Amino acid sequence: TSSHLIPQNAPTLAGFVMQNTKDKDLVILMQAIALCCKQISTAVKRAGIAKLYGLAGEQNSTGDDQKKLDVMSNEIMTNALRNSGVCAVLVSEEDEEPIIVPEGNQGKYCVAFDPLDGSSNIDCNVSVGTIFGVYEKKEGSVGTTADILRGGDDMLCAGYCVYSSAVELVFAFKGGGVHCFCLDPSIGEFINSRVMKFPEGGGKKIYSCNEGNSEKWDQPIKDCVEAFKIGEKPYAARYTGSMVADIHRTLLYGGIFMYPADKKSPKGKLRILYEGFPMAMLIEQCGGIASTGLFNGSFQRILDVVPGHIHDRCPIIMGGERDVNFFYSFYENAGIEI
Ligand code: P6P
Repeated sequence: TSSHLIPQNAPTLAGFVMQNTKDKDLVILMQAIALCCKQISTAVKRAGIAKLYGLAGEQNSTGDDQKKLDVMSNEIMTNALRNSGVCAVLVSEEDEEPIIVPEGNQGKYCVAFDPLDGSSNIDCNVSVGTIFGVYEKKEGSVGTTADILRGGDDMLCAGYCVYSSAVELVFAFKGGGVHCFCLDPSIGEFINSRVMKFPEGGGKKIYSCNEGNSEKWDQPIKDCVEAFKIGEKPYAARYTGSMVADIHRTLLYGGIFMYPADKKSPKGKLRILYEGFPMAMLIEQCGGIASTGLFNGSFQRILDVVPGHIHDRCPIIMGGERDVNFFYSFYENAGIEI
């Protein structure tokens, strides 16, 4: 039926990347990533039936217990990207060391990714996702971590795929806006469905953070979160523990997502290269603000951070201007020189 024909004005992901960049290697890369997302989506949907719940009995680079799906998703992505012929350096949340693609099969792209972010939610069927950020290796480089340990503004493009009632791949080029591609499972293609932009005026009043950590936050953060709860129309609290699901909702509905620094974790929990940077690019391209919060007396932009190690962390305060500026005001009120 006509619904299976790809609408003329809604290109596939490959068509969109080609139309906007004429970069065939980037088309190949995004096709490889899209294929991984389709495979991971299928595995996630089958987890219950195929007994893919539960632990794999190993731990990942950050000491998290690896789930069977974590291991499977990581193998899907590292194999596909290594064999794509367009990648030089791969950094995965699941691997302590980076993967340097052998010269004969190398290409120009360096990809940092979290193959299955939020996987602690798998066994209870809460949405999870894949996050990726793409750099072009430096001229003449044979492919080393120096090609990927760079400021976030060097990132060429970034995105995530959310595995939920719909499978949606959200993608942004630096300076090119944020575009959503919905998987049509009947033809196995990601079809351009919408441009994403923060709702005018900030959208729904939603705050998203793990308040279980609030005792360890600094006072202005505590005061800000308390302020969300008061007044005629207080903010709604929404937190799934799955960054992709929480950011997808924030981009579509509005609000603020926070994983701040705290006394126990001065750099917060989330990782720069495959959580902070990709989401910061998307939030900024949707017209929002992505900050690590107060750093050396001023508010630091996440994309200005330069990671020293591939698994470095950074605090995260990101969302629409209305809510992030409200958050900032609690530092000004605390007399902290901004
Ligand atoms: P907490 C999932 O483990 C994750 O990396 C992100 O997806 C999520 O936002 C965060 O950690 C949840 O952490 O400490 O609230 O369970």
